[in-house]
Amino acid sequence: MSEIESVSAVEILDSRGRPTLLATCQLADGSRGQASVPSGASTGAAEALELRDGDRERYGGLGCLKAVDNINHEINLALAGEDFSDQAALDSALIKLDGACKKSRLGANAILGVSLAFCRAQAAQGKQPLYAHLAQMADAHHRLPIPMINLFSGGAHAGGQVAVQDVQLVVPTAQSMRRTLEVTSDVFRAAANLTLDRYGTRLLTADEGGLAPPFESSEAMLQTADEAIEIAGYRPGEDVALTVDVAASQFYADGRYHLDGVALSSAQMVERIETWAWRFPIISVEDGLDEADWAGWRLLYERLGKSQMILGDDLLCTNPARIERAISSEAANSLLLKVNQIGTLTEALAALRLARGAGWQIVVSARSGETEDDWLADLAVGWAGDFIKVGSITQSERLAKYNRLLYLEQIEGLPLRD
Ligand code: 2PG
Ligand code: MG
Repeated sequence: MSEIESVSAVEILDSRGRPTLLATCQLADGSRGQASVPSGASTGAAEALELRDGDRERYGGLGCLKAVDNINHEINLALAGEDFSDQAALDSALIKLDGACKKSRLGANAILGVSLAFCRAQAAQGKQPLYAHLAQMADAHHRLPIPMINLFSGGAHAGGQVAVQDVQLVVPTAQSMRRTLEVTSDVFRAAANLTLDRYGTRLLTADEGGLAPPFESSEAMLQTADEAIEIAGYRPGEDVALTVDVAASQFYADGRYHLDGVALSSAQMVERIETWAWRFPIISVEDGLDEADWAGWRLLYERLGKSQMILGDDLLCTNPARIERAISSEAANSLLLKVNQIGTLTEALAALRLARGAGWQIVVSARSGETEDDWLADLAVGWAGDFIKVGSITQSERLAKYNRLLYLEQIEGLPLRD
């Protein structure tokens, strides 16, 4: 049992310089946990609500003082002195207290902050590393996930110079996290030099630290990634593969996909993705279609579901009801798991279990707005995610997670997933 003495929060800044919150959970026995909450840019319509102040005088309305205040007062008042047997008990108390659809009353950012801080406090109470505590909670056999590492960005994560949001690298044959990062770094440097030659720029302006040169099209972005792999001395598809986050909801309007100057129907968009999958060493397509285009998703799954990960982010929003629909209608075969889309660890775990039960692959993902907090690495390890998606290798809020994985591999001796 874990009796809560207090919960509290302060407003801090994320990697985009926008406010978020850091929550603390103090247990009566002296154990303590802290966690900070990430934030997305290309968010799904079905996500839980991130409470922002809306006060234009501070951070353009993006302040989090209301959410902080909710933790310091209402949530603290409700939880202080209460004893919770486990994470599920705490999370259900939070959900009940909020009482609103999408956690819009207290804010999913406030609720997740407390959920995570309690998790860390319980790990401290049990004198366990966070990943081990999470593994126990999920009844999972912990292991290191394979990283999907951001190389190029467009869409909402960069200047919108091309429609597709992210092209990422996977090193399928690497035997270790260390080797994965070495290979990725080689390809990243080759890509930086290539884009410098070709576009006269190597601006690292994308939100997740990826390169964002002024590509003339999304194909050019994929093509350049393919070339960079070869220039770095690796075999595309064998040594290094690509994954793509199309983030198609971002360029879908009036029933058309507005892709780099052309307007495509849903079926044409599927054809376009098939062409990419045929031309480039892609193993996973995330959000290839709009979040409401279920027929398009089914078609994509029918065409590519045997050979590719058809990965749902905005489509699923880590929401068990949406995952259920995707399973029964054969619209996807992989889940992008982002705990702040749903708002508590317990609900995120339910989403993961549902997807696993259907034989899906799990990609544990960061958000484009992150902090130096590294709990996501432990979550991906403890819940035995197949992959982890954290962004590039050039910014500290991303490296905090990669460095934690390196630590777990080298100091704690955890193996990489095969
Ligand atoms: C995504 C994420 C992470 P955001 O779309 O998968 O890359 O972006 O946090 O902006 O939703
Ligand atoms: Mg996405």
